[in-house]
Amino acid sequence: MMINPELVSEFQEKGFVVVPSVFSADEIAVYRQHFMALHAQGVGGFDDGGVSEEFDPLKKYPRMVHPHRWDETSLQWMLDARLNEWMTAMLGAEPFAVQTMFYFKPAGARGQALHQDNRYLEVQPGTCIAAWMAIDRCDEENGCLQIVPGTHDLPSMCNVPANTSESFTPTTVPLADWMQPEPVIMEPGDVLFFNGQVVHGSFPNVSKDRFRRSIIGHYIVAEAEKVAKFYHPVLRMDGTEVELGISEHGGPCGVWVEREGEAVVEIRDNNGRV
Ligand SMILES: O=C(O)CCC(=O)C(=O)O
Repeated sequence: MMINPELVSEFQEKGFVVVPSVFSADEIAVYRQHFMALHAQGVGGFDDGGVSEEFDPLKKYPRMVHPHRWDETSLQWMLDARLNEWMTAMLGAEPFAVQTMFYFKPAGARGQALHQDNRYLEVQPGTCIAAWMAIDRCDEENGCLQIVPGTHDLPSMCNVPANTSESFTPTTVPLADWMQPEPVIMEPGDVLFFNGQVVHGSFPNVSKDRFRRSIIGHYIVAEAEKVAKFYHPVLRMDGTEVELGISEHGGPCGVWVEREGEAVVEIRDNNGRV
């Protein structure tokens, strides 16, 4: 596989980049069938985020969390040499692998409010990186991923309540006036890489009958010494385990304040103090 240095530079400048056709149409067809079969068999690892209403499409198709811990196909995808090569080129060193997820996002499903992944992974030092692979074409109609350009260097921001009629997760990240989410249109087999500070999320799937399926891997930078407990065990890209420390949730976070007419970030501790 050829690594395109322009795409690597784009990731390094903007904190995110879409790499087209990392996986072939035939491979994607296999993943699509595999995860639909797991769902049909009711095989575990689902997380419905506390969805209680029977009519909610996410009740029937909740996301799968950490399938690599029990499903060989998911494990092999997470450790795939192509993902490793791209991330190693972007980060300058091989990452460690910590999470997989599969989103079905059927027609009518809510999205996931804007957030930063490292607020959850709590990687120290450094941050995490996501590999988000489209299984279906993803566009605004079926609730593609939305990225907020210009956020890749933000510290972890303090979360505020989200609109849960549009999001199955309850919190979101406040944005400065000039920051706007932008849709990431992707074809099956394309992979979006983004760092753990980039603010991202998705809006509802407003199509009549289209899924918006995706496999997501979360990785952490090689210099990381700690990551939150939920993401252990931590794996090297050859699948062997590496011992890292456990970081605590709920450390200091940023809030927007106005200084001389400009929005700037101020860091608050757990008690809301500067
Ligand atoms: O796929 C989505 O709609 C959201 C996924 C996401 O935000 C994540 O993987 O962190």
